[in-house]
Amino acid sequence: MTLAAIGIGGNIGDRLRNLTQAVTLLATYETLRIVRRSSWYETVPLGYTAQPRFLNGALAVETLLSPHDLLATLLTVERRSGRVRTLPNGPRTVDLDLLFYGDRIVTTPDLTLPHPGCAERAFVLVPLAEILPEFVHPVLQCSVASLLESLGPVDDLVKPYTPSWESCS
Ligand code: PH2
Ligand code: MG
Ligand code: MG
Repeated sequence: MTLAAIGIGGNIGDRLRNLTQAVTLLATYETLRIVRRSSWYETVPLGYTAQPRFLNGALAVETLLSPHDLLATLLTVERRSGRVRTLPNGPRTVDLDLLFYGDRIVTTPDLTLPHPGCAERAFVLVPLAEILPEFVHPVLQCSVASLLESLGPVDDLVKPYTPSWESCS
């Protein structure tokens, strides 16, 4: 079994519903087990900034799938959750990123592990530090908690999300 970390985010439509449905769908796969899930955070868009705020979270899964097969599963769940790919870094219903797969380092055209940029992104590190603070970045050899600490204050970028009445139906 390998412990893998997954980042999840989305900024289109009913974000909470879309992301919750994606997690529920992922949980139906018998090839993996979700062992931890973070709470949700509302985050300022990074990169292309003229888009709505994201909800972001993180999951820890245990799996016997290879990194590529786990990635394929994540892409299938994205597709089954209604994701349509438009602009790179643009708005999305559900984005599932493979952040870490144990301590594996992978550099292939379709998969890079650890996920590029995960060590600098508050919207990745805040939820990840909630569930796997001691996890060590296999290239930088720093824990998730220490990577987050080195970002300095992130409260303006990442806020705990409290659902409003709008998301009730
Ligand atoms: N994902 C991106 C680009 N920018 N910004 C935030 N706040 N959250 C994201 O999940 C995100 C982003 C590309 O996947
Ligand atoms: Mg992403
Ligand atoms: Mg992605």
